[in-house]
Amino acid sequence: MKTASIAIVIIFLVIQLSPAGEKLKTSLPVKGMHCKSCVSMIKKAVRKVDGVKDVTVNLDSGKVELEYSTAQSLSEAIKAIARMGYKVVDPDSVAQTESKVNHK
Ligand SMILES: [Cu+2]
Repeated sequence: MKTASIAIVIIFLVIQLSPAGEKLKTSLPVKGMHCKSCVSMIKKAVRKVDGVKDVTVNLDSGKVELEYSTAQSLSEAIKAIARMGYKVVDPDSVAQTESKVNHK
């Protein structure tokens, strides 16, 4: 019983602390994605970014669709993708890198 109440309090706090439910969407052209591993690596990395609500990677169109809550989370997501060696084509981004992906 006690554990259950604590769990409820924690859930309540988490909801309270979440950013004000703002949902922004963008589609980032990303160069260098060439296989399913690229897709899953990018998804995995971007999902870890604070404030990112959802990520969809479209290999055919070379786009990463993002749902996020703040500009900060967008720039962190772009950095996370760039860090893996993909080139994020975003004129507003400073996190551009050359595509040099070499995974197995
Ligand atoms: Cu790949």
